[in-house]
Amino acid sequence: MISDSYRLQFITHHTNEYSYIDSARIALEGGCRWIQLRMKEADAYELTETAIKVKEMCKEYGATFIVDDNVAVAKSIDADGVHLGKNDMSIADARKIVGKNFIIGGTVNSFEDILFNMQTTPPNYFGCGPFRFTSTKKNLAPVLGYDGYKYIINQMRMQNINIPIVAIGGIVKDDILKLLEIGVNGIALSSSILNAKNPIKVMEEIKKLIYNYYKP
Ligand code: TZP
Ligand code: MG
Repeated sequence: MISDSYRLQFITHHTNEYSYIDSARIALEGGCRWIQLRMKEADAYELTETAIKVKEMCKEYGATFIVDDNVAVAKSIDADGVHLGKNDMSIADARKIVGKNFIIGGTVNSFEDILFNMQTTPPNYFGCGPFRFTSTKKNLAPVLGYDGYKYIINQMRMQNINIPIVAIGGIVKDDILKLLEIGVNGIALSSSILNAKNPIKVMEEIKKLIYNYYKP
């Protein structure tokens, strides 16, 4: 079972103001305890260099550290886990390489994707989206909106699929309660934090919102 910190996941990004490392630090300062290092333009060398630094920061804060896409880098720097998209290494192959205690997240965009995962090797959590349009990710799948999540969660309940669903894609603070009420288990976000006037404060507020929902 993965720790409760999966309920609020920060996806690193860079802006005019912040580097990838700055973005991770902001999230940690704001209380987020799950960082996914996502650096789409980086080669393995740059990814490794940055991953070592962000891993150290996560250790200081007691946060879970996940590397996006790259199983070899995630394993070589001893991250806590790796997040795999539909075009990355299969979860079955990754599991053979990283062993049973490594966290593997898998991207899904539909209930069909979830069924496919359940019939092969399921991940520890599903990153499911996009909730709405976002410019953070290129080649975005069709947006799900609230109704998309309602449908997926309904289907999962009917078929007794109990893997946590983490919503992602264009999520802002005001969306979160409704997503949790629909039955989403966690929230992943990036730009709504980094574009905020006071990103640390917004992260703190979002953290309160999510964890108070589960432990009022
Ligand atoms: N996958 C689907 S949307 C997305 C990823 C990695 C980006 C999430 O970032 P934002 O800025 O919260 O939309
Ligand atoms: Mg990927």
